[in-house]
Amino acid sequence: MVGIKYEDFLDTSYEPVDDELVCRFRIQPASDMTVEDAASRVASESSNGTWAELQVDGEVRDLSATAFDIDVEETDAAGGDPAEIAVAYPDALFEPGNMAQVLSCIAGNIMGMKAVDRIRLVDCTWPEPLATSFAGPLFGSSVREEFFDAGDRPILATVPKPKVGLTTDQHVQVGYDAWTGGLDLLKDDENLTDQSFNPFQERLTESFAARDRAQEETGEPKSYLINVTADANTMLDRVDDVAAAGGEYVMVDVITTGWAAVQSVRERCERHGMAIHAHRAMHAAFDRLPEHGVSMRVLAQIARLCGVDQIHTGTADLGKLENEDTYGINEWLAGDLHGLNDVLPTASGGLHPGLMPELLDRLGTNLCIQAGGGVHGHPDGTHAGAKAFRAAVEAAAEGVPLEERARDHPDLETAIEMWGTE
Ligand code: CAP
Ligand code: MG
Repeated sequence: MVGIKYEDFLDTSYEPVDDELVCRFRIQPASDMTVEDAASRVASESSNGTWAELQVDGEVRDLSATAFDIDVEETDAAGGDPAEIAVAYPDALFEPGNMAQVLSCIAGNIMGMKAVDRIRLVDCTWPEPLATSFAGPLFGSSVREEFFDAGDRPILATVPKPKVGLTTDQHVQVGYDAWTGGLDLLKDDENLTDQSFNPFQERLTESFAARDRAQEETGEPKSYLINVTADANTMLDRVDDVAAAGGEYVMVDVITTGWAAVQSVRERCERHGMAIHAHRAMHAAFDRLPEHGVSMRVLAQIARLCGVDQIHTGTADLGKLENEDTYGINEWLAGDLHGLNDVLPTASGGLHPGLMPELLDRLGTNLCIQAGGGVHGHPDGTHAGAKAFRAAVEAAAEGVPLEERARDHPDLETAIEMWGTE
């Protein structure tokens, strides 16, 4: 028998082995703690230690995490100096393919432990055995060619506004106007699922009928990101319904519904060859305070492992919402992850045609761009707004100045007069 104490989880010169999950945390130790004390408690609580010294057989130690690589930031803030620390977790600690279990370890009790005044999970390095135990995206950014043949331009989506309250007929009409105006995707708002003013089944049937008409009229592929978010059983039924209606995608609000449910949807979508568009409402509850919670970078990593094909990652500071590190996240989503597919980033939130050159300049063209108010708020309505949005994105992708393109695109000219180019 051997005692396991908090101090046993610290080894400042530790070198992690290949199959360990390495998590980087930023911690603010409690006022009565050194950084080392707090770091070993974080490693302990997130693996197999607790506050009391435990007498157990020696082998249990193989599942202990190790805190290492402690980088103290000098500060005159109250309490101990904040620090960036790394924690290495042995592979056997985790159930393969179970994101809920992984998060209960690495972002669980430690988020509220008294040893730290603040703790943020900043980044993870996912080892091959754990990463490949997850499905990853079925398509990733290949949706741009597979579904749309979009060439060098980003794919374009719009969300009807007002967010909720449009009847099914009104909602479908908005979709039809947007598709025929040149947009690729109609997207439900996150607040719309199956309410009495716009029931899911009716919206599903009528929207795909309108989609088919729009495809025929424009000669372009069109699709619909219908929001299936609900409890897991209901979502799986809705995925089947969307497949039966001829859909290519579902939209899931991944944080509010939870990662376990996202994994179930991913499995069901594979049966139908369908993609997942991930909305991320509530992410800011985890990532907005820079010293605490879970970074958007880690949330995006989790989303990729769980298998979404597109996810909102912000607008690189254009538009109406606070964003954290859109560039870094998008770069990570495009990079190698032990052979898992990439994820197509979606830029959304306060976008309008005048911002397109700057947006593409910042984020490139391997992108989905979503504009709600920036389409439906056009003085001449949704159809004109969609035409202006498409013309602006094409001009930006071709490197043609907006003012020049606006000369033979009056809807774009009106949009620029309305919202400007900043
Ligand atoms: C955008 C939006 C999206 C947010 C999501 C909205 O509408 O539909 O949900 O952009 O944020 O409800 O605000 P507008 P993020 O185009 O009218 O702004 O992409 O940052 O997750
Ligand atoms: Mg929305």
